[in-house]
Amino acid sequence: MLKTVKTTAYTDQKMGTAGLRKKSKVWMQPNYVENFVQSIFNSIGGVEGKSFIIGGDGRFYNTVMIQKIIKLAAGNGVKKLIIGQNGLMSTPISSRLIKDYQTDGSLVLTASHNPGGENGDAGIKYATASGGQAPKQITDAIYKNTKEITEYNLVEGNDVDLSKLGPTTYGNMEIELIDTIDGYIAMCEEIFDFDALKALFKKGFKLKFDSMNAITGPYAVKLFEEILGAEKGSVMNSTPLPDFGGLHPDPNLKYAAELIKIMNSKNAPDFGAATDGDGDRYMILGRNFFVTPSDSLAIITDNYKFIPAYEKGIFGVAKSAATSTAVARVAQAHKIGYYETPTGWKFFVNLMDSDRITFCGEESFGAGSSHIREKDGIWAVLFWLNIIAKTGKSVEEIVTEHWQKYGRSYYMRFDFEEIDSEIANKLMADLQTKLSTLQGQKFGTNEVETAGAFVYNDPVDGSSTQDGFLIRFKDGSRIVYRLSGTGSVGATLRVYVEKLETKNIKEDARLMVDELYQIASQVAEIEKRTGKKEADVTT
Ligand code: VG1
Ligand code: CO
Repeated sequence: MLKTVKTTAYTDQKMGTAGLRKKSKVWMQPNYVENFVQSIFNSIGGVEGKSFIIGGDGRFYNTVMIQKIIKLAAGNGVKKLIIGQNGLMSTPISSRLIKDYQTDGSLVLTASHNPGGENGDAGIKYATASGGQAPKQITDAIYKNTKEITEYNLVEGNDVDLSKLGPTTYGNMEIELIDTIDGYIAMCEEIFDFDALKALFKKGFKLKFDSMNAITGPYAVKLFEEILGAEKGSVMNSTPLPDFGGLHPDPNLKYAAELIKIMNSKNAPDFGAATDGDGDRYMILGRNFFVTPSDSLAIITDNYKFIPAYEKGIFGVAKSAATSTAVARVAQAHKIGYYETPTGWKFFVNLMDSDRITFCGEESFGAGSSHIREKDGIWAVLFWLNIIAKTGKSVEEIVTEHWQKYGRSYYMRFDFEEIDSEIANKLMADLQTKLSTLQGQKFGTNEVETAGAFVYNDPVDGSSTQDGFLIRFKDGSRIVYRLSGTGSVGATLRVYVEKLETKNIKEDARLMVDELYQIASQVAEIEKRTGKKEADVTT
């Protein structure tokens, strides 16, 4: 039964860096999901006759949201939905499926690396036919619609059984429930040298892969243990759970504590890795050794020749401004294109579509290539394993040799979380004023070369975006400040510091960046304004 339902608009449905992310309880308010999804449909010229990919990372409220989306899609004349079995689907595979099925986009139900459960977060990432998340022009239009919406359309009916593979219908709408694991693995096999990887594990190479009770578990068990021959049990926390088993599914030094402990123990495996809630982030570890995501992007780019899909050459590489400049030096050495973008994967999409770049990455544990239009955690892990299989070197050797060749960008990020939004906005506004006076100023022996807003002019569509502030020093050091666009409570201030060193490449990172960090804190008056002596998370 087709029905039009009257509704009242919410005013807080503004998408951030990657979709709309809120507390689960916010999503559970009456009409909250309906309003948002109907607003997406309204803002893209309606969805009559269109098709979409639907799935999520398995967190609390995912399947409820999927049933609502099915009803809304049918009510708006959608022709077909392709849905992951049991509602499960990683963000990277959703991007691929948009292309494979030539759909008009996807809705992926995830709050990414944020915790899940009734008291955790939920979210929706909306991607277009490009395979990448909607650009700002579209998210702005959606936000406007969410503030004006008065009604939505749905077809009432029984919930769809999400466990049953194959075609079905809901009203006049077609639905296909698919298993996304084999398709994802087939994609990886087109890119990497699976024979070399099998040979590596056959020689006894030991891997520990932490799925953090999130989406990559079933993909990783099949790929690493069943197909590539890693020992049984190599994948830990491999069952996606609605609350991630209480874990914060963010693959970093703080939240992947169990894996870190294993990798630092006496009988540590050769290689450790973890991925986040929706499978787009990753972390790489060697024995008692952590690889920063900025270094990882540089090393991936430097070693493209070892990977069958890229051995003939790559177009170029891009990184977010907050990411260290390690990859810039690699791009220069290889004489390939190099771009610096605002934070968020959507800015890489135009660069990939126009063959300007093949690889891209962010300091926030994201890397990927033009095989899809999202970051891809398992892809990055396979890339590293492939380098190891071809070179026979350990993670530590690969990274140390890289530093010897290119110098080392000591790099750290400091997050100050749950700051009152007004305080955070004032801090940023005053900081901007202060930065305009900083040029030429000396801090110890360090002199400021430039300071101000980071502005990106998209070479493809001509759009201009400002994202945070950047201070550059004469010696190449950098400080970046920005407010997070993914938090669900208050504001998060991120401070990123980088210092290039060509001689002392084996020092402690925290010590090496300390002076810069002190400058960054003083300039922004962080303690005075936020009352925080220390960052809440340091990576
Ligand atoms: C953060 C990261 C950013 C990343 C985004 C989405 O955004 O800094 O690099 O692209 O999360 O990641 P912000 O605005 O909070 O700094 V995911 O794994 O949520 O898709
Ligand atoms: Co994610």
